[in-house]
Amino acid sequence: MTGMVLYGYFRSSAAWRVRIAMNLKQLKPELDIRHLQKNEQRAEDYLELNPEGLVPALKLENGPVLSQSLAIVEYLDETYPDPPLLPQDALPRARVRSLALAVACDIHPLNNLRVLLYLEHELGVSNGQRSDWYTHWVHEGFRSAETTAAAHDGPFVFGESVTFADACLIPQIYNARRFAVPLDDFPRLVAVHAHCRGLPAFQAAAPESQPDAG
Ligand SMILES: N[C@@H](CCC(=O)N[C@@H](CS)C(=O)NCC(=O)O)C(=O)O
Repeated sequence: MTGMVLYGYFRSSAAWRVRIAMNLKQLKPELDIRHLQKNEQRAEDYLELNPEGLVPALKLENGPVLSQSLAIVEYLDETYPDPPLLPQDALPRARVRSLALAVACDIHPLNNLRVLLYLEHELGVSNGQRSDWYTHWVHEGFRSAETTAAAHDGPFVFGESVTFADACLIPQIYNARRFAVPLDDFPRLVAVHAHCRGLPAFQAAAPESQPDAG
């Protein structure tokens, strides 16, 4: 154990990004489960730690709490640099961040639980419309990610080394499959997903490997 506490939920793709990074760096946090279907991410005790009311959050050994998965992963990469999850040079670093942000900022927020619930309960959209919405935003984002990934050879999005981009992409592809989004137009992303899902750090981070999976 590291003395760190990771607040998450087995199906949270944002928490999954952090689990991947922590596994790659062999960091073993204590897990504190916030059941999203029971709205536990908005319980008073959690809001005191993370007023955003979203998972993940990471409580550090000495007490401070970090929110936002990419900020957490960057923090971990800076404080536990082995293995590095960003390339050394500024240009490839920016490119990796760019793809990670495209997933985390341009796809994921549009398909997050609270957005889907708002569409359904406040705007009264049908299941079919909700599913069209989900597919539309995944396809929009994956088109450019596929072009980027196809420009590299190797098992990971950016070639031979695992990066932030893989930690963001793999959960997003899993979610797309869960919501029956067709992925035929994204063969390179699907191949990277298949490779990463076979790696121990990714397997151990997957929803089905979590204690709250059920
Ligand atoms: N940008 C945030 C997103 C966090 C987020 O949206 N988490 C989702 C789970 S993947 C959540 O807590 N959803 C609860 C809700 O929508 O009420 C991050 O990267 O950490």
